[in-house]
Amino acid sequence: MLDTAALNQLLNQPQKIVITTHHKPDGDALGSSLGLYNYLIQQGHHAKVIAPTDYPEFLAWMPGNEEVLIYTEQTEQAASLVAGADIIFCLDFNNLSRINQMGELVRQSSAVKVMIDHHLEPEDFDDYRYWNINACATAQLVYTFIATELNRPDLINADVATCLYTGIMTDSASFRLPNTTSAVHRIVADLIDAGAVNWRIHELVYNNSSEMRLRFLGHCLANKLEVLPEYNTAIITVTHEELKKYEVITGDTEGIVNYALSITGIRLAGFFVERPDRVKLSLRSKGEFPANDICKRYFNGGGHRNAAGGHSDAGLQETVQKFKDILPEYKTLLIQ
Ligand SMILES: [Mn+2]
Repeated sequence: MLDTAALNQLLNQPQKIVITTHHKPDGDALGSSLGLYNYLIQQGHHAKVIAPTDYPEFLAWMPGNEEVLIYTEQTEQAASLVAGADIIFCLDFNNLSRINQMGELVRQSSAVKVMIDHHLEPEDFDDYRYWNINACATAQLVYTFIATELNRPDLINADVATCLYTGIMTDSASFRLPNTTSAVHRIVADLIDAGAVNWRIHELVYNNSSEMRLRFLGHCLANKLEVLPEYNTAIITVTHEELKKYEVITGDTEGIVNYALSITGIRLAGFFVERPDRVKLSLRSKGEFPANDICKRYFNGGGHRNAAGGHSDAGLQETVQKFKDILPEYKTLLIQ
């Protein structure tokens, strides 16, 4: 393990740096990565963000976005950057399986590996770790990493601030999850002072849907929502046919599960979607209910207590039935 002084020393010279984040990047994955990118390029580093897969249009506007490489589309170039990197920053994930085929490349690389993350149970592959599960977003950790650990708050310019604001805003569900502490609000205030235009970022992320996405959302709510009052649980189930009918693209299903959770009294919400290769599920919960426990024990996944995901190789109906069958086990937690 490297200490902060040694990492700082390393960063005092221009380095070849790769920044990567989990597959299907969300606002925090991309915001923290591009925030760090916009910081590093000010110091003369040769930095590149590599996303393992594509990401939604409503995230494809942050400063530096045009420089992001997508591994599945620019595989050779991305692989050679990983192989030649001096330092690899791993942001918003802590297990190499989260970056798909890139995982083995990163593992085999001789670069110094820096993990900045807020998920549970990190895998041991890194040389430097800046990890805190109490952080509401990795973007919050990137802020304190730059401002406090590296002591360069002066380099948090408008580009850095815009990206980090986006990460904190999206991962905290617009500043309303329990880990959005007063310290987070102070950081967010600093980011606005540094040039993040908060109202514009909200517009770009949340008021940026296609007509089809809204019609798909309407279909989910009107026809696909199932409420299980005896377990304070609500689920939405979507078939592959429906994805095709509504021309659903990356990002269109994002956040739909939260509508199910918004019903009064509901403590657990699930979104089940039939993808070509497997069924994916997203769970959201309120309060102490451990959504990640269900994903980890039964659906090959994991995540945070209130936001977790997993997958199943069984069919859609079978997966939903399995989910319903395990609810009795959690009944006391769900109806308290
Ligand atoms: Mn995150």
